[in-house]
Amino acid sequence: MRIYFCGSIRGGRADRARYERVILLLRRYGNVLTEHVAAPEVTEHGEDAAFIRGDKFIHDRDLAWLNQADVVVAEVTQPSLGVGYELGHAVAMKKTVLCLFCSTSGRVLSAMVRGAENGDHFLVRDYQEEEEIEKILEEYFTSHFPTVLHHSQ
Ligand code: 6IA
Repeated sequence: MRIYFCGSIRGGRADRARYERVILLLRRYGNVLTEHVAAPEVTEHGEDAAFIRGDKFIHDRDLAWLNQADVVVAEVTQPSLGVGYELGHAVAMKKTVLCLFCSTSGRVLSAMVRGAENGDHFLVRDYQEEEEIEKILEEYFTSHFPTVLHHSQ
């Protein structure tokens, strides 16, 4: 199971620790292709890495990984152009997508993400506390990918 996780980088790193937690949970269900999204050394400025590798390299590599993914999980509380772009591509690629949104954040999720919800391949799950994410993921993977081995069991 290849999991593509999306989270804000240049959109702002306020939720980085939360991404780390989600990625840890996602590892129960498969191989997370994009663990760098939670890396503390990746900052919203991050010109160093961009300078070495180049934005085109990052873009092309990420789209190749997205194409290989079996499922896309996005933490969408912190608005990010990159995450929105990835979600648009994921829909065009007919990927199975789960978005996680913290409803107590004081933010209102973009209509282009909330409105993409179709009750099947594209789901948005709201949570109030980070502790709820574990259960949301468990229910999601059990219902959408019943054959996936849970490493935690
Ligand atoms: O617009 P954003 O930067 O917030 O977009 C974040 C999303 O785009 C994430 O879900 C990533 O998958 C992808 N992304 C954006 N920047 C990078 C990146 N940069 N490396 C890998 N994926 C990225 C390397 C560090 C950079 C700050 C120089």
